[in-house]
Amino acid sequence: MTTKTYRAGTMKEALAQVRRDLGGHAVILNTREVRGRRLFGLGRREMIEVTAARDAPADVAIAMPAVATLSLPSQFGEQLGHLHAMVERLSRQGAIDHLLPDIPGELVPTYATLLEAEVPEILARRLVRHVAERIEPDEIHKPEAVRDALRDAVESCLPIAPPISVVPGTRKVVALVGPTGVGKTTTVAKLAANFKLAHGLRPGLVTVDTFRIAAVEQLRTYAEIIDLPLAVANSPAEMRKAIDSLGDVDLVLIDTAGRSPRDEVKIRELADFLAVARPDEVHLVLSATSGERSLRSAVERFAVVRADRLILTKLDEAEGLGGVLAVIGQANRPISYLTTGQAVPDDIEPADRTRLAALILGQEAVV
Ligand SMILES: Nc1nc2c(ncn2[C@@H]2O[C@H](COP(=O)(O)OP(=O)(O)OP(=O)(O)O)[C@@H](O)[C@H]2O)c(=O)[nH]1
Ligand SMILES: [Mg+2]
Repeated sequence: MTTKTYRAGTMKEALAQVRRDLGGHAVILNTREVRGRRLFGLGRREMIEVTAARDAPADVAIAMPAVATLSLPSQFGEQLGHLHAMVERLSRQGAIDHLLPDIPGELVPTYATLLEAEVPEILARRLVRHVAERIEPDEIHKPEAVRDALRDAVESCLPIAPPISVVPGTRKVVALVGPTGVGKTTTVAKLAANFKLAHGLRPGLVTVDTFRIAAVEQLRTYAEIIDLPLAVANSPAEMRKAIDSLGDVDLVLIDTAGRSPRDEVKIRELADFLAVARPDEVHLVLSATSGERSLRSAVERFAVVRADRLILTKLDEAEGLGGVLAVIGQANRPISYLTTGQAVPDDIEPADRTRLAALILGQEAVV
């Protein structure tokens, strides 16, 4: 009996090789997963190794043609049906993606780039598959084409909101909420300064952050420098009066106290303030330097204040934005602004899909 070994990316391909080489009566003696070297030694890939023989030894039970006619007791058939449905469901949910050897060799370096940017493995595989499906076969060897296709794939995960639009003479109310220290107050100051200086509008500020002694002073300092009215609301009951006290403004920007996503009571309190303010938009401010789990929990916990947009801050400080990408992709809320430094009013820009994708992929620098 001659035995031979075949390797391929999938079981189907390996069996096709066996059939081609040994014909339909080949016998499969063994199959196993092995790790194969890839292009330029970059990365490794699971491969299927099949050992097959031309003549069946007496004790080999299942030869290839026999598989098709193998009849199972009916209860096994039913259980197999359930198992099949379960695998399909898990596959649809992406839960077994990591088991699939589904990345073309040419795109392994792309996959490695994503992992380096701290994109979670399952998402990285999905993005690479997206690239593999869209790119023309003769383009897959061209780094430029792969790079552009990858950016397109990342862009498709990034919902973008238009910048705040203000109609002179009508009053728009916008609140910024978020975890502690992410840059809410600084971002309020940047927005206010830009609307006043660049667009000639009349913004006013409200703060509900009376919990820290320095918090009101921080915003008051900005209000004085930019020359804007400022009102303080100490309780939800004072909120309406505070907004009205600003007089004839086009845009009311509400700065709120940083809340730990774990502190549900404080987040509810914030919701009470906003219920009175009835803002037109609530932007959840997230720092790009935060880890994926913290970001995810902030998105979940601040849902009670009806945050409908995201502002991404500290892009200048962040390394490895893959976690941010994963969270944004699932948060179901578009991104309105990006901030890129401490300077008021300069370090803010309306979110741009191509720019953000390039930043995430390290294809572009912040400044
Ligand atoms: N590098 C960098 N620093 C920023 C950015 N935005 C804000 N900061 C800094 O982050 C720190 C905290 O900013 P704040 O605006 O006080 O943050 P906050 O969310 O209002 O904080 P709390 O009110 O305490 O919850 C300050 O030192 C800011 O200068 C940014 O885009 N990049
Ligand atoms: Mg603040």
